[in-house]
Amino acid sequence: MIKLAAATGNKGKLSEIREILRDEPVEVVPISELFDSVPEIEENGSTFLENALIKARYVFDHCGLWTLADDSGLEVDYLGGAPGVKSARYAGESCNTEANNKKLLSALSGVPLERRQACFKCVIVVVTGKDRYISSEGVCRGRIGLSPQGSAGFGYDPLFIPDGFNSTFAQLDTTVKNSISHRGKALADLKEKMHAVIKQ
Ligand code: ITT
Repeated sequence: MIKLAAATGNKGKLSEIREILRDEPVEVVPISELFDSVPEIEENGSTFLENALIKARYVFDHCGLWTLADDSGLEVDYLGGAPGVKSARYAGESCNTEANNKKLLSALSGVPLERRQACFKCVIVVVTGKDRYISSEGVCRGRIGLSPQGSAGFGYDPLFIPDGFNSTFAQLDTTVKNSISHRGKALADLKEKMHAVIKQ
């Protein structure tokens, strides 16, 4: 069993990561077990990969365990790819999910469903040494609904309708979300890469 620190303060992400890695030979160690209080890590990168590496390296430097970080976000075509890397802080630095979702709906006010295409992107890294890491990426395309629907998941889930479905992520069963989501795809690819490194 490999101890794998999870450099995230987002409980929704953590539970999806745990669920998807359930059958892997890893023990996911939450950040709350490694620090007295969850650290504020400044995410000043301009890409998902840069931000994921900032978070993972911060925690790796603190604990020396293999460290996984997820940087993800929602890119809306009509908004030129916004909120993108700023998804968590779309409505302001100390904003909450409700404020973010409200801002997104008002930015798309009057835009019909067929012009509300968007995708979720997720980059996952596992830092395995001072200058070593594995990374993978997943994308899930869909569209932004006209109003929030459903209560499962987190973040923009009540607004995101994945392609091929008429329900939002927040209305789908978690196992269904994980089987098609950006995070599910990134972690599926990451598992393969981790197996290769573990075998070496
Ligand atoms: P950590 O940095 O501590 O991991 P965070 O929430 O700040 O947590 P990010 O900087 O990667 O994480 O921001 C990602 C944001 O994108 C997240 O807060 C959500 O608003 C949104 N997001 C990402 N994946 C999502 C998903 O599966 N469902 C809904 N919203 C998601």
